[in-house]
Amino acid sequence: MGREGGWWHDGGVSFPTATELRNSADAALAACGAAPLADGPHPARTPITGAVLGGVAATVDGSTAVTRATAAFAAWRTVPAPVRGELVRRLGAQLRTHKADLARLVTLEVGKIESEALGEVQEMIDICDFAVGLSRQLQGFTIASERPGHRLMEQWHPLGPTLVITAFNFPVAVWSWNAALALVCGNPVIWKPSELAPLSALATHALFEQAAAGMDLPADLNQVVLGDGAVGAQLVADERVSLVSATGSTPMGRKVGAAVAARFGRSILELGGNNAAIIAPSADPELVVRGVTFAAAGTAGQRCTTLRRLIVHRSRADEVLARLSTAFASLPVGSPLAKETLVGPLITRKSYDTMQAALSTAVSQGGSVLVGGDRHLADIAPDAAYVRPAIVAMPGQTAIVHDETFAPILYALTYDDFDEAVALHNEVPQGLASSIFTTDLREAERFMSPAGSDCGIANVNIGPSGAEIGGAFGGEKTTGGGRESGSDAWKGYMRRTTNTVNYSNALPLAQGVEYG
Ligand code: UN1
Repeated sequence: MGREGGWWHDGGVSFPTATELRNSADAALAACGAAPLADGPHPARTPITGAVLGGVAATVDGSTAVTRATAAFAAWRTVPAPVRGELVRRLGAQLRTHKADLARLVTLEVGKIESEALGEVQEMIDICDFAVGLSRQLQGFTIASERPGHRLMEQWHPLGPTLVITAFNFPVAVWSWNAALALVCGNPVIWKPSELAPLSALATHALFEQAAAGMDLPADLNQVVLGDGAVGAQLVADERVSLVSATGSTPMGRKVGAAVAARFGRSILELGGNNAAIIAPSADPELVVRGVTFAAAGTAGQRCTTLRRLIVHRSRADEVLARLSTAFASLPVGSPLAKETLVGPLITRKSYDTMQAALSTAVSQGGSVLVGGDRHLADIAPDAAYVRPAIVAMPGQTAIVHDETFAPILYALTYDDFDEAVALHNEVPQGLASSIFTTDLREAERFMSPAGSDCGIANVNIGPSGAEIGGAFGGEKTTGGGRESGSDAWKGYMRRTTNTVNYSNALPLAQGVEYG
């Protein structure tokens, strides 16, 4: 089965050839109704081998896309919201039918194992279902007026063309969180996907087009614009774009947020995380091992929500770290196409180099690597970057622990009392997701209280990753403050009008003002 010296050697299967990978991508693209790989200007790569699969044709340019979206908006905003919901219902149906095909492209393009790739498409289906219901619930309040014969109410109206910038790590789900809401809210979508994941975007777009076909709709409700950072920057600066929802690094978000704010546009930013789990004295050891391993090693440590810091009570540190080290050492690292694999590749060789640099910095700051960090399969896939997830015991929360390194490194720290744990937890600049493992009700509640975790997501007895779509998703501080997905995140995609209606024959002024 390919295990050598205790290390998973090739995930139990031989590595596919470049032709097999390309054929697999073409088959999945065709099943979704998208064009096959050609010799276009945008390269599509696979982290499975590091090879270029083929080229992708140029798409519409950014400025034309905005012109078209502006025209689409003029019509779409007046389509009744439940009819807009019907489009999203049909999109969800397409995704159900083509779940495996789209998941295969996600695996080929970003290296997710099959189960996680299928989970990503399921997340798209879930948000479509949510948005269909939402299309009949875009509700505003009626408010008691202080004046006789007056009614005060609010309405939610479509906002305008919505730019969705997505990262490689959730190449399609994050588009769907935004697009499903934007569409039912009455906004056309322009999608600037990661340069590392053009195929999944084009396949998703093809499914969208099939959902739209057969309905009498304005054209250009979803457009894909492929290109680099300059293409993204031009779109972000375009005053006709009402809302920019951007997922990516904090440095990227700083530029996007400033550019959009400078033109009084609206932005939803989902940026870096540095997510932690506090392991309290009473923590259930089984939940800790399973929860921490999935949260730290899942998606090869490349989720915004990946667990990056473990804050363990001193009384539990030896036992917890020993058990986690054993679990990490036995994780099957290899091709994500193999059923047995739990840790697929890093997205690029550069990610591997960044991880190694962070590990040596951690060691220079007093850390000691307990497990992992070493490269795998370099002989079979020299252009790919397979690595065993690492645990590094740190003497304290040093500078490197404050950084988000987008790779599977779990820094372990110890604490003595609860307040110290929360202080360590909140000390970092990021504020996305957090968790505590405890069976002590008071600790759990204190962690979720105003003086507890300062993150947008605070979980008890599960890790920080793997959120459901029903809740609002996003975080505070340098994570950017945006909220996407469930709950009332839809309000970010609409503009509110407050209406005062006078149904009396008099004209009383508010606040008792007399005027002539
Ligand atoms: C991301 O990494 O950008 O909560 C999104 C999770 C997933 C989404 C992650 N549902 O881990």
